[in-house]
Amino acid sequence: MGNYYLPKSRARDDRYMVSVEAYKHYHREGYLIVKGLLSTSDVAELYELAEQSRIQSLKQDAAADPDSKDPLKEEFAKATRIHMLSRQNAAAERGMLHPRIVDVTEALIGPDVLALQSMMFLNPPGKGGQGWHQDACYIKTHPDTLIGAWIALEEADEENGCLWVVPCSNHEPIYPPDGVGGGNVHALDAFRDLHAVQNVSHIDDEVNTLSKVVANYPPAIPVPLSPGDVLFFHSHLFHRSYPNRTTDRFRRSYVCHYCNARSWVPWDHDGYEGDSGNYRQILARGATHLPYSEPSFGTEVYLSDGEEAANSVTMMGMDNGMMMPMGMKKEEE
Ligand SMILES: O=C(O)CCC(=O)C(=O)O
Repeated sequence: MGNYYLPKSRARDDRYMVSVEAYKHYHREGYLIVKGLLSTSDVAELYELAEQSRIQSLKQDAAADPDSKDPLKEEFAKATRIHMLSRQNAAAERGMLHPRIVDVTEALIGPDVLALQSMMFLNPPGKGGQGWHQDACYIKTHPDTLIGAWIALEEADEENGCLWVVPCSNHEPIYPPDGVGGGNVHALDAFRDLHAVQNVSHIDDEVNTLSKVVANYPPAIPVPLSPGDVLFFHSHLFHRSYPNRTTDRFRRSYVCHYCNARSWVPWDHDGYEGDSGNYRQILARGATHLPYSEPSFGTEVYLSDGEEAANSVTMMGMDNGMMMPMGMKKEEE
Protein backbone atom coordinates (compact mmCIF):
# COMPACT_ATOMS: atom_id res chain seq x y z
CA MET A 1 0.00 0.00 0.00
CA GLY A 2 1.24 3.51 -0.72
CA ASN A 3 1.60 6.47 1.58
CA TYR A 4 -1.63 8.06 2.67
CA TYR A 5 -2.53 11.13 4.69
CA LEU A 6 -2.50 10.38 8.40
CA PRO A 7 -4.59 12.36 10.88
CA LYS A 8 -2.45 15.02 12.54
CA SER A 9 -3.96 14.93 15.99
CA ARG A 10 -3.36 11.99 18.26
CA ALA A 11 -6.55 10.19 19.22
CA ARG A 12 -7.97 11.84 22.34
CA ASP A 13 -11.14 11.02 24.21
CA ASP A 14 -12.28 14.63 23.97
CA ARG A 15 -11.32 15.10 20.29
CA TYR A 16 -13.97 17.27 18.57
CA MET A 17 -14.97 15.87 15.21
CA VAL A 18 -16.36 18.33 12.66
CA SER A 19 -19.27 17.09 10.54
CA VAL A 20 -19.28 17.37 6.75
CA GLU A 21 -22.37 19.63 7.00
CA ALA A 22 -20.52 21.92 9.43
CA TYR A 23 -17.50 22.07 7.11
CA LYS A 24 -19.76 22.97 4.18
CA HIS A 25 -21.62 25.56 6.27
CA TYR A 26 -18.37 27.26 7.23
CA HIS A 27 -17.11 27.46 3.66
CA ARG A 28 -20.52 28.47 2.26
CA GLU A 29 -21.67 30.97 4.91
CA GLY A 30 -18.30 32.03 6.33
CA TYR A 31 -18.97 31.09 9.93
CA LEU A 32 -19.62 28.11 12.16
CA ILE A 33 -21.08 28.07 15.66
CA VAL A 34 -19.92 25.17 17.84
CA LYS A 35 -22.04 25.01 20.98
CA GLY A 36 -20.38 23.87 24.21
CA LEU A 37 -16.93 23.35 22.68
CA LEU A 38 -15.20 24.41 25.90
CA SER A 39 -16.00 22.88 29.29
CA THR A 40 -17.20 24.85 32.31
CA SER A 41 -13.73 24.60 33.87
CA ASP A 42 -12.00 25.79 30.67
CA VAL A 43 -14.31 28.80 30.58
CA ALA A 44 -13.81 29.43 34.31
CA GLU A 45 -10.04 29.64 33.83
CA LEU A 46 -10.36 32.24 31.04
CA TYR A 47 -13.10 34.14 32.87
CA GLU A 48 -10.85 34.36 35.93
CA LEU A 49 -8.04 35.67 33.71
CA ALA A 50 -10.39 38.32 32.29
CA GLU A 51 -11.31 39.36 35.82
CA GLN A 52 -7.67 39.51 36.97
CA SER A 53 -6.78 41.60 33.93
CA ARG A 54 -9.67 43.97 34.58
CA ILE A 55 -8.74 44.39 38.26
CA GLN A 56 -5.09 44.86 37.35
CA SER A 57 -5.95 47.61 34.88
CA LEU A 58 -8.17 49.26 37.52
CA LYS A 59 -5.25 49.29 39.97
CA GLN A 60 -2.96 50.81 37.38
CA ASP A 61 -5.46 53.55 36.65
CA ALA A 62 -6.19 54.16 40.32
CA ALA A 63 -2.48 54.74 40.81
CA ALA A 64 -2.43 57.11 37.85
CA ASP A 65 -5.40 59.07 39.19
CA PRO A 66 -5.34 59.00 43.02
CA ASP A 67 -8.09 61.68 43.24
CA SER A 68 -10.63 59.52 41.49
CA LYS A 69 -13.58 58.90 43.86
CA ASP A 70 -15.92 56.95 41.63
CA PRO A 71 -14.71 53.39 41.01
CA LEU A 72 -17.64 52.59 38.72
CA LYS A 73 -16.94 55.57 36.49
CA GLU A 74 -13.27 54.71 36.47
CA GLU A 75 -14.03 51.16 35.52
CA PHE A 76 -16.12 52.30 32.57
CA ALA A 77 -13.19 54.28 31.26
CA LYS A 78 -11.04 51.14 30.92
CA ALA A 79 -9.82 49.75 27.65
CA THR A 80 -12.30 47.22 26.38
CA ARG A 81 -9.75 44.67 25.19
CA ILE A 82 -6.26 43.40 26.00
CA HIS A 83 -4.09 42.06 23.21
CA MET A 84 -1.71 39.08 23.29
CA LEU A 85 -2.12 37.95 26.89
CA SER A 86 -1.14 34.57 25.42
CA ARG A 87 2.47 35.77 25.37
CA GLN A 88 2.39 36.71 29.06
CA ASN A 89 0.17 34.22 30.80
CA ALA A 90 -0.07 30.41 30.87
CA ALA A 91 -3.88 30.32 31.07
CA ALA A 92 -4.15 32.62 28.05
CA GLU A 93 -1.74 30.37 26.12
CA ARG A 94 -3.78 27.29 27.11
CA GLY A 95 -6.93 29.03 25.87
CA MET A 96 -5.40 29.93 22.52
CA LEU A 97 -4.00 26.41 22.02
CA HIS A 98 -7.04 24.61 23.39
CA PRO A 99 -7.02 21.24 21.60
CA ARG A 100 -10.76 21.30 20.85
CA ILE A 101 -10.48 24.71 19.21
CA VAL A 102 -7.50 23.51 17.21
CA ASP A 103 -9.49 20.35 16.29
CA VAL A 104 -12.01 22.58 14.52
CA THR A 105 -9.42 24.82 12.85
CA GLU A 106 -7.57 21.68 11.73
CA ALA A 107 -10.71 20.59 9.88
CA LEU A 108 -11.59 24.02 8.47
CA ILE A 109 -8.23 25.47 7.40
CA GLY A 110 -5.63 22.82 8.36
CA PRO A 111 -4.29 20.27 8.80
CA ASP A 112 -1.30 22.38 9.88
CA VAL A 113 -2.31 25.23 12.19
CA LEU A 114 -0.42 28.30 13.39
CA ALA A 115 -1.81 30.27 16.36
CA LEU A 116 -1.31 34.00 15.78
CA GLN A 117 -3.27 36.38 17.91
CA SER A 118 -5.24 36.50 21.16
CA MET A 119 -7.53 39.27 22.42
CA MET A 120 -9.35 39.36 25.75
CA PHE A 121 -12.52 41.45 25.51
CA LEU A 122 -14.05 42.93 28.66
CA ASN A 123 -16.66 45.31 27.19
CA PRO A 124 -18.06 46.84 30.36
CA PRO A 125 -21.52 48.47 30.37
CA GLY A 126 -21.68 51.28 27.85
CA LYS A 127 -18.34 50.34 26.22
CA GLY A 128 -16.93 48.32 23.36
CA GLY A 129 -18.13 47.67 19.85
CA GLN A 130 -16.28 47.55 16.55
CA GLY A 131 -17.86 48.55 13.22
CA TRP A 132 -17.93 46.55 9.97
CA HIS A 133 -14.60 45.05 9.01
CA GLN A 134 -12.85 42.00 7.57
CA ASP A 135 -10.07 40.51 9.69
CA ALA A 136 -7.69 39.74 6.82
CA CYS A 137 -7.54 43.50 6.29
CA TYR A 138 -5.46 43.60 9.50
CA ILE A 139 -3.56 40.31 9.47
CA LYS A 140 -1.98 39.26 6.21
CA THR A 141 -1.36 35.56 5.47
CA HIS A 142 -0.21 34.21 2.08
CA PRO A 143 -2.02 32.09 1.02
CA ASP A 144 -4.88 33.84 2.75
CA THR A 145 -6.00 31.27 5.36
CA LEU A 146 -6.80 33.38 8.44
CA ILE A 147 -9.66 32.30 10.70
CA GLY A 148 -11.03 33.74 13.96
CA ALA A 149 -12.39 31.85 16.98
CA TRP A 150 -14.69 33.91 19.23
CA ILE A 151 -15.04 32.19 22.61
CA ALA A 152 -17.93 33.30 24.83
CA LEU A 153 -16.92 33.56 28.50
CA GLU A 154 -20.42 34.63 29.58
CA GLU A 155 -23.78 35.12 27.91
CA ALA A 156 -23.31 37.34 24.85
CA ASP A 157 -26.50 38.73 23.35
CA GLU A 158 -27.75 41.78 21.49
CA GLU A 159 -28.01 43.82 24.69
CA ASN A 160 -24.42 43.38 25.85
CA GLY A 161 -22.92 43.52 22.34
CA CYS A 162 -22.60 40.09 20.73
CA LEU A 163 -21.03 39.73 17.30
CA TRP A 164 -23.09 40.24 14.11
CA VAL A 165 -22.18 38.55 10.83
CA VAL A 166 -23.21 38.84 7.18
CA PRO A 167 -23.67 35.25 5.98
CA CYS A 168 -21.88 34.43 2.71
CA SER A 169 -19.88 37.69 2.66
CA ASN A 170 -16.76 35.54 3.12
CA HIS A 171 -16.74 35.19 -0.68
CA GLU A 172 -15.91 38.89 -1.04
CA PRO A 173 -12.32 40.02 -1.58
CA ILE A 174 -10.76 42.26 1.06
CA TYR A 175 -11.77 45.89 0.47
CA PRO A 176 -8.62 48.00 0.72
CA PRO A 177 -8.74 50.73 3.35
CA ASP A 178 -8.14 54.14 1.79
CA GLY A 179 -4.73 55.68 2.16
CA VAL A 180 -2.68 52.64 3.16
CA GLY A 181 -1.50 51.54 -0.27
CA GLY A 182 -3.99 48.76 -0.85
CA GLY A 183 -3.99 47.32 2.65
CA ASN A 184 -3.95 43.56 2.73
CA VAL A 185 -5.74 42.71 -0.51
CA HIS A 186 -4.13 39.46 -1.60
CA ALA A 187 -3.92 40.45 -5.29
CA LEU A 188 -4.66 44.15 -5.51
CA ASP A 189 -3.71 44.61 -9.15
CA ALA A 190 -5.75 41.61 -10.26
CA PHE A 191 -9.18 43.20 -9.75
CA ARG A 192 -10.92 45.47 -12.25
CA ASP A 193 -13.47 47.09 -9.98
CA LEU A 194 -12.32 46.66 -6.39
CA HIS A 195 -12.76 50.00 -4.65
CA ALA A 196 -11.23 51.41 -1.49
CA VAL A 197 -13.28 51.91 1.68
CA GLN A 198 -12.98 54.54 4.39
CA ASN A 199 -12.91 54.22 8.16
CA VAL A 200 -13.19 50.45 8.33
CA SER A 201 -14.08 49.31 11.89
CA HIS A 202 -15.64 52.70 12.70
CA ILE A 203 -18.77 52.08 14.68
CA ASP A 204 -20.80 54.65 12.73
CA ASP A 205 -22.11 53.28 9.43
CA GLU A 206 -22.30 56.79 7.98
CA VAL A 207 -18.53 57.11 8.37
CA ASN A 208 -17.49 53.50 7.71
CA THR A 209 -18.09 53.04 3.97
CA LEU A 210 -17.69 49.26 4.10
CA SER A 211 -21.32 49.48 5.31
CA LYS A 212 -22.33 50.30 1.69
CA VAL A 213 -21.04 46.90 0.54
CA VAL A 214 -22.69 45.24 3.54
CA ALA A 215 -25.98 46.81 2.36
CA ASN A 216 -25.86 44.62 -0.78
CA TYR A 217 -26.64 41.60 1.42
CA PRO A 218 -29.73 40.47 3.33
CA PRO A 219 -29.71 41.87 6.87
CA ALA A 220 -26.83 40.82 9.13
CA ILE A 221 -27.62 38.32 11.87
CA PRO A 222 -26.66 38.50 15.55
CA VAL A 223 -24.70 35.58 17.03
CA PRO A 224 -25.83 35.19 20.64
CA LEU A 225 -23.63 32.70 22.48
CA SER A 226 -23.47 31.02 25.89
CA PRO A 227 -20.29 30.40 27.89
CA GLY A 228 -18.15 27.75 26.16
CA ASP A 229 -19.75 28.26 22.73
CA VAL A 230 -17.30 29.22 19.99
CA LEU A 231 -17.96 31.11 16.76
CA PHE A 232 -15.43 30.33 14.01
CA PHE A 233 -15.42 33.01 11.33
CA HIS A 234 -13.71 33.45 7.98
CA SER A 235 -11.28 36.35 7.71
CA HIS A 236 -13.15 37.90 4.74
CA LEU A 237 -16.54 37.76 6.50
CA PHE A 238 -18.15 41.15 7.14
CA HIS A 239 -18.76 41.30 10.89
CA ARG A 240 -19.15 43.82 13.67
CA SER A 241 -20.23 44.34 17.29
CA TYR A 242 -22.15 47.13 19.01
CA PRO A 243 -21.40 48.80 22.34
CA ASN A 244 -22.67 47.04 25.44
CA ARG A 245 -26.11 48.63 26.03
CA THR A 246 -26.63 47.14 29.48
CA THR A 247 -26.01 48.99 32.72
CA ASP A 248 -25.00 45.98 34.80
CA ARG A 249 -23.40 43.30 32.61
CA PHE A 250 -19.98 42.92 31.01
CA ARG A 251 -19.37 41.06 27.76
CA ARG A 252 -16.25 39.01 28.34
CA SER A 253 -14.96 36.95 25.43
CA TYR A 254 -11.64 35.56 24.29
CA VAL A 255 -10.92 35.90 20.58
CA CYS A 256 -8.02 34.14 18.85
CA HIS A 257 -6.80 34.03 15.27
CA TYR A 258 -5.14 31.15 13.43
CA CYS A 259 -3.96 30.35 9.93
CA ASN A 260 -2.69 27.38 7.99
CA ALA A 261 0.92 26.85 9.11
CA ARG A 262 2.04 26.67 5.46
CA SER A 263 1.02 30.30 4.96
CA TRP A 264 3.67 32.99 4.92
CA VAL A 265 2.74 35.50 7.64
CA PRO A 266 4.16 38.99 7.08
CA TRP A 267 2.56 40.09 10.38
CA ASP A 268 3.21 40.09 14.07
CA HIS A 269 1.40 41.87 16.85
CA ASP A 270 4.37 43.98 17.85
CA GLY A 271 6.65 43.85 14.87
CA TYR A 272 9.24 41.36 13.74
CA GLU A 273 12.65 41.19 12.19
CA GLY A 274 13.22 39.70 8.78
CA ASP A 275 10.79 38.96 5.97
CA SER A 276 7.99 37.45 7.97
CA GLY A 277 6.62 36.99 11.47
CA ASN A 278 6.15 33.21 11.18
CA TYR A 279 8.92 32.55 13.69
CA ARG A 280 6.93 34.46 16.35
CA GLN A 281 3.75 32.38 15.88
CA ILE A 282 3.08 29.09 17.65
CA LEU A 283 2.71 25.87 15.69
CA ALA A 284 -0.49 24.49 17.22
CA ARG A 285 -1.03 21.38 15.09
CA GLY A 286 0.62 19.39 12.33
CA ALA A 287 3.88 20.45 10.72
CA THR A 288 5.34 23.20 8.57
CA HIS A 289 8.35 23.86 6.36
CA LEU A 290 8.29 27.48 7.59
CA PRO A 291 9.74 28.90 10.82
CA TYR A 292 7.55 28.75 13.93
CA SER A 293 7.61 29.25 17.66
CA GLU A 294 6.91 26.79 20.49
CA PRO A 295 4.49 27.45 23.34
CA SER A 296 6.21 29.62 25.98
CA PHE A 297 4.37 28.09 28.95
CA GLY A 298 4.60 24.43 27.98
CA THR A 299 1.04 24.00 26.69
CA GLU A 300 0.83 20.62 24.96
CA VAL A 301 0.35 20.73 21.20
CA TYR A 302 -0.08 17.80 18.82
CA LEU A 303 2.52 17.99 16.08
CA SER A 304 3.40 15.55 13.31
CA ASP A 305 6.89 14.25 12.90
CA GLY A 306 8.76 15.11 9.72
CA GLU A 307 8.32 11.68 8.18
CA GLU A 308 4.56 11.74 8.59
CA ALA A 309 4.34 15.23 7.15
CA ALA A 310 6.27 14.12 4.06
CA ASN A 311 3.85 11.29 3.33
CA SER A 312 1.39 11.92 0.55
CA VAL A 313 -0.29 10.14 -2.28
CA THR A 314 1.43 10.60 -5.63
CA MET A 315 -0.86 9.83 -8.53
CA MET A 316 0.12 8.62 -11.97
CA GLY A 317 -1.99 8.47 -15.12
CA MET A 318 -2.85 5.03 -16.50
CA ASP A 319 -3.44 4.13 -20.14
CA ASN A 320 -7.17 3.75 -19.51
CA GLY A 321 -7.42 7.36 -18.29
CA MET A 322 -7.70 6.36 -14.61
CA MET A 323 -5.36 7.68 -11.96
CA MET A 324 -3.37 5.24 -9.85
CA PRO A 325 -1.55 5.99 -6.60
CA MET A 326 2.18 5.47 -7.21
CA GLY A 327 2.54 3.41 -4.02
CA MET A 328 -0.09 0.92 -5.15
CA LYS A 329 1.58 0.56 -8.54
CA LYS A 330 4.91 -0.08 -6.92
CA GLU A 331 3.41 -2.81 -4.76
CA GLU A 332 1.94 -4.58 -7.73
CA GLU A 333 5.27 -4.70 -9.58
O1 LIG B 1 -15.86 41.05 19.86
C1 LIG B 1 -15.90 42.16 19.36
O2 LIG B 1 -16.50 43.09 19.87
C2 LIG B 1 -15.21 42.40 18.03
C3 LIG B 1 -14.36 41.23 17.64
C4 LIG B 1 -13.96 41.30 16.22
O3 LIG B 1 -14.59 41.90 15.40
C5 LIG B 1 -12.76 40.58 15.78
O4 LIG B 1 -12.09 39.94 16.58
O5 LIG B 1 -12.44 40.64 14.58
